[in-house]
Amino acid sequence: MFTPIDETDADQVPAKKIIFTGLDNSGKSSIILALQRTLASLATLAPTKMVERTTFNYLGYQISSHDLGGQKKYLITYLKQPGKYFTDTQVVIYVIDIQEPNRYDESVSYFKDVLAEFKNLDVHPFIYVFFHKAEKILVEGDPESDKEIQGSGMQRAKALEKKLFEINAKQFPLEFKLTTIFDLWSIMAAFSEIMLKLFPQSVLVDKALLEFAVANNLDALLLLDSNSLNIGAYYRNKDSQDIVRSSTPYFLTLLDSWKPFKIGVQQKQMKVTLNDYAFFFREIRQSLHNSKNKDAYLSLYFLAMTMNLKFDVGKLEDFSKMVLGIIKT
Ligand SMILES: Nc1nc2c(ncn2[C@@H]2O[C@H](COP(=O)(O)OP(=O)(O)OP(=O)(O)O)[C@@H](O)[C@H]2O)c(=O)[nH]1
Ligand SMILES: [Mg+2]
Repeated sequence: MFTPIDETDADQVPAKKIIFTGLDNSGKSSIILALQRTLASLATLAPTKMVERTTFNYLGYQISSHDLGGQKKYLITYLKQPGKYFTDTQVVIYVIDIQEPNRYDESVSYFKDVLAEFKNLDVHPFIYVFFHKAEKILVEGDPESDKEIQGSGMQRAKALEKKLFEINAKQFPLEFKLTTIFDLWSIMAAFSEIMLKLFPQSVLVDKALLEFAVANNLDALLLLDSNSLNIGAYYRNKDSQDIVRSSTPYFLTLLDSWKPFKIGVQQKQMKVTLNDYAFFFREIRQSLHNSKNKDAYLSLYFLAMTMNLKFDVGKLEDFSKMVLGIIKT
């Protein structure tokens, strides 16, 4: 649900530009669709022709995502006219299909070319390499692979990581993530981390979440934006983190499924109990004063998990005012 926003709105601050690049068929467009949770379109996804742009909103900031089609002829075009495709980039998400070892060299080679062009342009983005299609590692417990492929997925990822790390030679901030569309959280979490790099005020939000969660005996407390990206999070321990990790995408999908129905104008609230645990989902809204449309608002969501089944969800209302105060500054 990346909300398209009015690009002609002169009041908007300049967009942050994120490019998705890597070889064809590595999964770039699928990652973007997963972030939008429009997974139904995955079945019909065609190779991307040149560049597809999507604009979305994160905490009232414009983010402009550029999906660079990965077919050979396009890669040549980008490298020939780097000024046109690479300037003003804050973040590069470089996607590699981890299940395709016989294309690793080709991908490493393009990675090297891309970095060289950024250096020539004197542009210094954060670079995130997504080792994508990593469901064998993340979901299936990383079994040793069959004969054609050497070693476990994790071993191959580590070897690739080393190569890319050496090519980068500390020129750009570089990080590695394992992702798969079969674990939506892996994509949400990686992307949230990227957003938090761009908007560091969230460190304060984390602190506020921790204090509130401890005071109210919560096992986990998450603040998400309307694209389901984490703005901040508190977990009591690894168990609570794992439970939240596997269930949050389903709550969000459930909320999405209500979108076509008019269920009143009031802020959305949901309570789900599962054995000893209760989950509270609560929308909070902040009006967007910088917008032409006076009724425009920014929606954020709290997700609280607790064994205190009588938790007073109304308390999140006051707390949200404080959090919104932090985000606004
Ligand atoms: N197994 C697996 N397949 C995936 C995953 N993500 C995407 N795919 C599949 O990989 C294929 C290519 O995905 P795309 O998203 O179109 O790849 P792309 O990088 O955008 O390709 P170009 O537009 O040609 O550059 C599709 O058949 C997807 O369904 C994943 O996490 N695991
Ligand atoms: Mg594509």
